[in-house]
This record gives sequence, structure tokens and C-alpha cells, in this order.
Amino acid sequence: MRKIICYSFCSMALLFAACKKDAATSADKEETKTKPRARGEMVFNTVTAFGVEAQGADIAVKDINGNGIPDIFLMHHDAPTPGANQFRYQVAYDVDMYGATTNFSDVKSLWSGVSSADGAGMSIGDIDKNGIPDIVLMSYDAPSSGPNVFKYIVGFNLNASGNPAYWSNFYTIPGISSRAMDASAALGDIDGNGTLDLLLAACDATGYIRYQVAFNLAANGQAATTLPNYVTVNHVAANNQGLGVDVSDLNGDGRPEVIFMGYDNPSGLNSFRTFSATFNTNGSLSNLTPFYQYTGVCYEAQGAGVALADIDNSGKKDIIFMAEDNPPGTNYFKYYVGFDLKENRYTKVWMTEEVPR
Ligand SMILES: [Ca+2]
Ligand SMILES: [Ca+2]
Ligand SMILES: [Ca+2]
Ligand SMILES: [Ca+2]
Repeated sequence: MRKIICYSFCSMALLFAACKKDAATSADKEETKTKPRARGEMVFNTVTAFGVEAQGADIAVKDINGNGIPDIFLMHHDAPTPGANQFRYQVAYDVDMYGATTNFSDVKSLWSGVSSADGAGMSIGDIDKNGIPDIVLMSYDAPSSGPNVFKYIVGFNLNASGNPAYWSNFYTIPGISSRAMDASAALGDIDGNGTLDLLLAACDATGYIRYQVAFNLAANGQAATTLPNYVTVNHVAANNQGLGVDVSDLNGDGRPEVIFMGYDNPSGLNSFRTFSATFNTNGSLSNLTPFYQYTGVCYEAQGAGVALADIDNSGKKDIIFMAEDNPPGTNYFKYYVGFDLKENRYTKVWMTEEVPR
């Protein structure tokens, strides 16, 4: 059984106490009327990762054991020296409102199809439309020369243990750069035709987030088409150590919103920086916002991810921020929940007010 340690970073809480106090406004009063949860509580979760070196990491949420309580998938793209790269993931079952649990699956491992990658991503959705969730694992293949490519594999029909009935072939989609600072993947029906599409994003070596869309995955996981060219979102950070992306209809109008997250790595504590937008059916973005920054969870990372899901069962989607901490020795997943995303009516930024910045 892997160990989970849930704790508040006392020093960090103190550090951010001042700005939190300033943020306590009438919105806080309004919230307390509608739900009993204590506001402003930051709970950082730490879970031991599955190796000492990663080339990408990601997080996803799905109730895989079907009991109505969210389960969290944590993925580490293992990059040993020497040895083949591997996707390794684990299910954290039935998490509480802060994303914490003591109940874990075993760790799954499979060859990731690459010997070197500049990032990795994971997403869960029912690609073959049989009512049973499927998992996509992607690495951003970084050959020694030439452009990178997104390379993904689908595990179809996950059981309650998180194991698929079978794996697809590997599929490749043209990349957005020759080098990158992490990559990520998210399933969503971007063109609105009822078949899942795969959003593939990477942060290039200069700090720009760019994406490609693999439209309409068939029952074997292969995409029908892609965008004619990749799309540039924006510059996120000159020194970036992680990228996350997730797609979800946050405002309930039937069109998917998207959040892109870069994990800025300045000299001190890292920060999560999010851009939000709405997808048009042609794969372009509307209402793309400037970045909005949240406190990070570590000083050095080898990948990061975000997931959009209602963790505290409030009826509103939350955002989970995760980075894979890279201290000397074993890595750790570190993550926390930002509750109840809300669109700022003026800036159009989808944000949670409960996390100090
Ligand atoms: Ca569950
Ligand atoms: Ca399925
Ligand atoms: Ca589609
Ligand atoms: Ca919520």
C-alpha cells in the first residue's frame, strides 16, 4: 500500500494568509449561505510517484468503481537510464472533498512506445461508446533530430481496478515543435458531432502553449482528421516545468470550455498559470483569457496536470492542480483542489477564488 500524506503546508499557509484575508469579500458571505464547507482551506496531497525520473505526468478524475464518489488517476511517464520509458498509473479511490484517500489500486505499467519524450498526458472518456470508460495515454515523442510527435495508445474498457480489457495500437499525430517543456491531452467533443476528439497540447521550448486536435476517434482509437495546422494559445512562462489541459462544459451551454495550465518555474516556488477559453466547433478558441496564477506545490517538477471535475459534490466543477515534484531520489505527485470554478463576468477568466495566489 502506498503511503499518502495529507497536510497543510503551514509555512505556505502563513505566506499566503495576507492575500487570502484581502480576498475575503462579500462573495465569501454569499458562499457560506449555500454550502457548509469551510472556505479558504488549502489541503495539499502528496502521493509517492513511480520512479526517480519522469518525462511528463498527468492527473484525471473518473468514478471508476461506480459508487458515485470521484476516483483520481495519477500518471507518471517513467524515464529510467538506461531502460525503456513506461507509462505508470494508479487509481486513488473515493477521494474526499480535498482529493485525499488512503485507498489505492496497484500501479499499472506499460511501454510508452518512445525512448525519450518532452512530456506526457492522460485522459479518460468512452471512445468506443459502449458505456465503459477508456483511457488515453500520450507521450510527446522527442527523437534526437526532427520534429516531436504526439504518440498515444488507448486502453479500452477499464474495470474497477483501473485495468483495460485491451490496448490499442500506438497512433501518432504531428507535433507543434522540435523540443518542448511538457505536453498534455484531453478528450472532449470539440466539433460537437457526438464522437470524442483528442486535444493534444505542448509547451514549446520558448514557453508558448500550442495545440493540435485529433478529431473523431474511431472504436479502435484512431483519429479521422486533424487540424490543418497547430494553433498557438499564448506564452505562459520562459522556464516551464509542466503542462496540463482539460476540457469540460463549465457553463452548461453544451459547448466545451478548455483550461490550459503551464507550471512556471521561477527561482522560488513554482506557480500554476491557467488560460481559459471556449472551443468553437472548428477547433479554434473564443474568449481566450490572459493567464491567471495559482500557488504551486514544489520548486522543481518533471511534469504537471489539471483536471476539471466536481470533487466536493457541490454541483460546480472544481479544478485540481498537480505537479510531479522532482527532489533528489523518488518523485512525488503533489496536488490540491480549487473549488467551484466561476467565470468572471468581465474578464471571462474561469477561476476559483478559494486558492491564494
Ligand atoms: Ca469511486
Ligand atoms: Ca469504452
Ligand atoms: Ca467530435
Ligand atoms: Ca465543486
